[in-house]
Parts: sequence; C-alpha cells; structure tokens
Amino acid sequence: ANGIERPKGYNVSFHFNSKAEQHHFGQSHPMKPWRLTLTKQLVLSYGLQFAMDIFETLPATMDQLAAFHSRDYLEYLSRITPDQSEVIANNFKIFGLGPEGDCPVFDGMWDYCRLYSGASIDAARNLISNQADIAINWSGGLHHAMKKWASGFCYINDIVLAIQQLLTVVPRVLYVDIDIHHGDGVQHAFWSTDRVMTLSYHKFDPETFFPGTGGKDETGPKNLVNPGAHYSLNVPLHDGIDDAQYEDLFDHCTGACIEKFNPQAIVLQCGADSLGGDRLGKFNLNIKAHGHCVDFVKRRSHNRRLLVIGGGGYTPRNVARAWCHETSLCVGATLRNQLPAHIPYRQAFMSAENGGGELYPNLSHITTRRHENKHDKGYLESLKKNIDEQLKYVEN
Ligand code: VJV
Ligand code: CA
Ligand code: ZN
Repeated sequence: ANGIERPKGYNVSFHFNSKAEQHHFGQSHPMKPWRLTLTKQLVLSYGLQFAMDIFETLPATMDQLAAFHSRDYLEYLSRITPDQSEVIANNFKIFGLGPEGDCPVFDGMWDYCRLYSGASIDAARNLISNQADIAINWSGGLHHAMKKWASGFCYINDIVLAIQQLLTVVPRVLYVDIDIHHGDGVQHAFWSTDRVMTLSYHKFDPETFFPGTGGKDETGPKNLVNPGAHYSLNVPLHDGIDDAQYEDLFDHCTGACIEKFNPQAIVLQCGADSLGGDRLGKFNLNIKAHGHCVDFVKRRSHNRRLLVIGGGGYTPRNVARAWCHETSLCVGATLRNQLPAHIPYRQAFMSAENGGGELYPNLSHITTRRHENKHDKGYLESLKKNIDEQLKYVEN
C-alpha cells in the first residue's frame, strides 16, 4: 500500500517439543537432549521466533511410526521399562537395546521417540501443505534406526518417516547428511528405489569408526536392473578435514546431485558432530563451514521443499551455536556475534578452552585443538570424480 515491497523471503517453520528435551539417556551418555533446550534458548534470545512460525508438536502415533517400523519392534519399544530390563534381557539383542550400550532403555524413552518423530512428521506435513518453504526440527535426524532395531543412539528413524510423507506428494526426494557418521538407516530404507537419492558425508574407517558402512563404492544394488542402482552416494572422509576442503567438496557433490537428480524436495540432516571440538568427531569444521552447507542447499532449493533436521552433536554449546546460526540462515537474518546479554544458561556458552570465563570470539568460529588433517588434494578430487561418475547414470 505504501509502495514499499518486501522481498519475498522464505516461509520458515520451527518444530519442537519441550518435553523431548528433558529426557536423559543416562549418566555420561554422549547424547544429551538438553542441547535442544540450549539451542532453542539461543534462538529465542536472538528473537528469531518473530521470523518464523513456531509449532509445538504432538507425539507421533503408533500407526504413524508403523509406516516404516515393524509392529513387533514398536510394541517392544512401547512396553519395555528400565526395571524390566533383566526379565526380557534376551530380546535386548534382537532389538538393539541394552544397558551400557549405545541405545539404553531409559525412563520416558518411548515418549522421547514419539516426540522427536512427531516433530519431523509435522515438519514434512507443513511443507506438503505449502505452509512453509523450509521446515526445521532440530530434535530429529536420527539416521541409524532400522526398521526392526535401534542403532547408534537412534530408536525411531524420523527421517525415513518424513521422506515417506514427502513421497506422497512429490516424485523425488534428495537426502543430504552432514553428520560425521554415515546415514546408514536412511540409505538402507531407500536402497532399492530411484525416487530417493541419499548422499552422506562422513568419516569412514570400517575398523574403528561407527557404523563402518558408507564406502565410495556403496552406490546402490549391484544388480543394475534394480532401480536403486546409483542412487546411494557416499563421500568417505578421514579425520581433520578443514573448512575450505569441506565447502569445496560439498558444493561440488551436492550441487551436482541437485542438478542431475532434480528433486522436488530436499531433506538436510545437519548433525553437528562434524564440527571441530566435538566429543565424538575429529573434523576441524567451524560453524561457518557447517552453516555454509545449509545456506548452499537453501540457495539451490528454489521451488523445492526443504526439511532441515538435527542429528548428532556431542559438545552442547557448539551444537546450540551452530543450529541457532543455521536457523538464522534459513530465515535470512544476520546475527550479532556477541551473545545476547540476557540469555538463560549463559554459563553454558562460556568457553572452557578460553579459561572458563570468556565467551567464544564469534558465532562462526570454534576455538579448540585442531586434529591432524589426513586429506590431500588427490584424494578429495577422486571423491568428486566418483560422484560425477555415478551421476552419469542419473537423468531427470
Ligand atoms: O562405536 C560404537 C559401537 C560400540 C559398541 C557400544 N559401545 C557403548 C560403544 C562402542 C561399537 N557406537 C558409536 C555410535 C555412534 C552413534 C552416533 C549417532 C549419530 O550422531 O550419528 C546420530 C545421532 C559410539 N561412539 C561413541 C559411543 N558410541 C559411546 C557410547 C556410550 C558412551 C560413550 C561413547 C554409551 C554410554 C556411555 N558412554 C555411558
Ligand atoms: Ca553423514
Ligand atoms: Zn553422528
């Protein structure tokens, strides 16, 4: 009316559930759902809630979860409690659960599973109904869960459930995974279809690093009559990769996949354990490079639906800073480097490396001991070539 036109931004929706954040995997387990509270507090302290639609989601129902998981497994998950552990101890193994393991049975586990999955399903639905161009669920991204068992801190595969939703309205979905671990559960679920292309960047060392899959030749069924042949792509990395190398590799490979596969929707798993200073990971990435991946996919996803989800990330203050920064990239805001003065849990953002009292220098950097960089130019070039080679079989 006043002649000033607002540039058309992106409609962003943010899906969360406060109760999901309050669960505990058990003492000293690396997966800490309270990192989600830290993330959300930071997002709110910067005022990003005014630039997006915020949805507190309902738990997923049994029927929703059964779209991917087996009923047997879901029944067991819904019934098992920590004190029954010994009684049904044998079934532990079948379903991938167990004390002292990666997937413990903790109080409220079923509730936690339904909440983070519900948020991913809601996010996908919001994209489907065109309520949002970009939907975010930092509590999801649990890419290791299999149809019939839990694996690597993941009980329900919310990503598979979300992609299944998207496939009801679009022909093709691209899944991109920057968690430091291989996205094996998602890859396996869509191994035999050409409607979902999976692309995972990860540390690969079958001898020592979980889950041990995701080599560069793991590209789909070897039977070339199977439509899934060439639709599972992997970028296996070593310790110590730096910002420039990762950004270059990511742009080349992800850009080529978007161009050749031409998906109508993209799901980006943003596991923050690929950051430097992670408790489990040994890459050297700063928040800047991690965020670059989100920004790159956003810029390439014009007229495509984009679902942005969490994943790993085991140094909570870095996870919160990265995901807050990435939320700002989604809405197109630029944040001050200075932390807001009145953020709750301010202490949690103090850097131990800087003597405990200092704030991090800025939002893009992580100050920490660097890991030795085990990549040379030849290796990185061979990874790009491998992706280009696979994409020759893909045309849309
Ligand atoms: O390396 C493994 C498997 C073992 C067997 C089980 N023990 C506990 C650990 C070694 C071979 N598992 C990995 C799983 C990583 C999952 C990553 C998940 C994601 O980021 O990709 C997505 C959310 C692993 N690495 C480190 C640990 N497990 C670990 C588990 C613990 C622990 C310390 C380290 C479990 C309990 C406790 N401490 C108390
Ligand atoms: Ca990955
Ligand atoms: Zn991970």
